[in-house]
Amino acid sequence: MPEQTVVKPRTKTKTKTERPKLWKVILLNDDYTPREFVVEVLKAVFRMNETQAYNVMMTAHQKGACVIAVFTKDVADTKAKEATELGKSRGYPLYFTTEPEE
Ligand code: TYC
Repeated sequence: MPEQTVVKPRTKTKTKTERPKLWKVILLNDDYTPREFVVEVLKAVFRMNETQAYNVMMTAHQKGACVIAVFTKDVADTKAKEATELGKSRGYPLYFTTEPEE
């Protein structure tokens, strides 16, 4: 029986791991939610200290919106929903939204 050599083609697979896109959580201003409540929500959900929370709240208040932080999509969506729900539970129109970073 003749010997057979089986030559397997060796292909190298290079896996390129792309960084997952990050999502911004954005706080939107409204005319009804008390400033102090916005600050409390920012501290509770986004782990900000008083100064950080106050500055973010004032930026949204004056400019209409403020980017709070960036997270993976899941975390951004969850935090935006949680923070919006906190306002809703108190009858406030406080709103947090998310959008992808470029
Ligand atoms: N504009 C609100 C007020 O004057 C306070 C506020 C600030 C509400 C920021 C929402 O994202 C906000 N009571």
